[in-house]
Amino acid sequence: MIKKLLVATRNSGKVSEFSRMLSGLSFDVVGLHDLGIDLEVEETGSTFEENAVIKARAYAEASGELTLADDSGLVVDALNGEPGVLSARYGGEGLDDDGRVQLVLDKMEHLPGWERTARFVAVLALVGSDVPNGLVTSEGVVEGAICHERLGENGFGYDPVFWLVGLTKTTAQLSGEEKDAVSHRGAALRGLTETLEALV
Ligand code: ITT
Repeated sequence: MIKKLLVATRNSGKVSEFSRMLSGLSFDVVGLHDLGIDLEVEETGSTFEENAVIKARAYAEASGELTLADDSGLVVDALNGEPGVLSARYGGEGLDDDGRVQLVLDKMEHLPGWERTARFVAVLALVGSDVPNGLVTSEGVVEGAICHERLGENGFGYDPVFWLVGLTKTTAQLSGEEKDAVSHRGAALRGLTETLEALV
């Protein structure tokens, strides 16, 4: 029987990235919706790692399945690390992805290029009874800068303003596969490949 892997996220952008990246492994990848889990988990941690572990443990307990959770976000140097762990909620509940992007652009409006450095960070937590010590985490980072205007239609969240200096494109101008090859989430998942392969 193929082993189930629950990708425990409500973010549809993350769901498509994980489905694509995990397609090479022999798991039956399922989402929260597939298992009928509507549990809301409060992200009370102050670091990406704490929140990834909180989510993975809670959804593993609720599902009884091998569970992968992601906590990620945008860290902007000129904003003292904001939006950081608050990336999904930056500016309050009333804003959508586009509103949060606008808030970042407004706060950085007068900053020159060299003061616009930023990074995307993702921490993945894998929880399950047959995972070594019950829990393995992996972090991935991609360095970039916040551009002055939105460029590109792909991806989600802050992708339209996250400029990859080496590629001279935003992450929203990359195809899915191109983003996976350079992204924080791709790097974090590659860090778990050996652990995942040992489980199938
Ligand atoms: P789950 O907790 O259900 O996984 P979430 O969107 O609330 O979904 P996070 O708390 O980890 O997840 O917040 C991550 C936010 O960081 C996300 O909503 C985006 O705004 C931003 N973000 C993370 N990775 C990103 C990426 O690859 N591209 C653009 N924005 C990203």
